[in-house]
Amino acid sequence: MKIIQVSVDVFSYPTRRSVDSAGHSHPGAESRANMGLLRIVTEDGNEGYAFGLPELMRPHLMDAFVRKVLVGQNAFDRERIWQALAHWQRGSAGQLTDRSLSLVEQALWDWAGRKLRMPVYKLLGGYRDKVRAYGSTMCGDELAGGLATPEDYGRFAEKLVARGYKGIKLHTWMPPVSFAPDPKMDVKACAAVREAVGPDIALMLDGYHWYNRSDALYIGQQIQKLGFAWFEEPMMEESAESYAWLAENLTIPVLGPESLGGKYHSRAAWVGSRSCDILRAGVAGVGGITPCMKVAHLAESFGLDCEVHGNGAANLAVVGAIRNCSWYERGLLHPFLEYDDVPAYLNSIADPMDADGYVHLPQRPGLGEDINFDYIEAHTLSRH
Ligand code: LLH
Ligand code: MG
Repeated sequence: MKIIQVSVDVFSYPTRRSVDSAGHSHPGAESRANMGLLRIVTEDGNEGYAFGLPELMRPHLMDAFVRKVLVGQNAFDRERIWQALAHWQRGSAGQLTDRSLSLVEQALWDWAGRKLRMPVYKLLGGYRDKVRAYGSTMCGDELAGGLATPEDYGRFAEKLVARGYKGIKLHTWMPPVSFAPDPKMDVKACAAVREAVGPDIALMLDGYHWYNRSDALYIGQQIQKLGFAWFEEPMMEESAESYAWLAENLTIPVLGPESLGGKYHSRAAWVGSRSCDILRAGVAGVGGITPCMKVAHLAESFGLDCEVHGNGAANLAVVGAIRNCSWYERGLLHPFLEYDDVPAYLNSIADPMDADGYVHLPQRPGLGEDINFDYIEAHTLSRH
């Protein structure tokens, strides 16, 4: 089924999220943000879609790489298309990133699901129709009543448990927060949450990502006493040796790598160097759904779990299609924001959660996004 057109609609939508200098999101005043909708059209008129930052699908990338590789190809040939794009990355002077590859590949999966009238997780090989979600908090802040103190985290955790979550992951304080990083504060927040929710809720910590080995060891030792389920990204992931050292010195599972580049190759290297106890990959970070599946299967073949990074329809599809993952990461959450609110460009959210803390895999054909095309049409800023 020949691809005849690849296009991008850039539109605006209202948001109450702002992003700090380290790229972490926090609540903010209502403003308008821009979003891109990538659209792949085949000769039969079937379409596939992916949402992403407009910068990841800017005109130069579409003209110089994406259209060159896609147009005229069979839309079912995802692997060949993906390998060709990955090949172009080397000569792109760093412009064609794994995140751009990921969006193209997501749109191809969405296209296939819509064409075959099947949810993508079933096409991948369905493993489950619902999954437990952990509530993943935003990073700490200095907002009164927000996530400014250990007690704030404790109070928020009680609310999350009342909502149904059976697991909670704290993102603690990082610069530009004035007092961050502070290992003792991180441990206090973890202790306050454990105190608030009791022993039966799974807890995880994802703190400052640039601690040195001694701070990471100290935090790990304290949260293993608090019965935490895993310790995530406390040091630079470029140093696999530091993670191997940490994993060797802690009994709490060390999880990673999340933000490290290198697709499935770097994950294989981490398994080889015993740098983690639980592997990690997200659809955006490793270049798409298929490479994410490759990481999960790599982990499975070594008897490891692979916890999928990030929310959204594509990550949820992967979680629905693998056995060796315990959770779906739902968030990021904050006391000032309502995660269940539907973004203006959708008709409903892709990851509704029931009162027992289970997210049900969407049964719509494709990735499961319930797209509000009228809203997008009415708020389109540019098209290329
Ligand atoms: O603030 C953020 O955006 C998070 O730290 C982000 O990196 C998050 O996706 C994460 O680490 N999840 O596990
Ligand atoms: Mg993380």
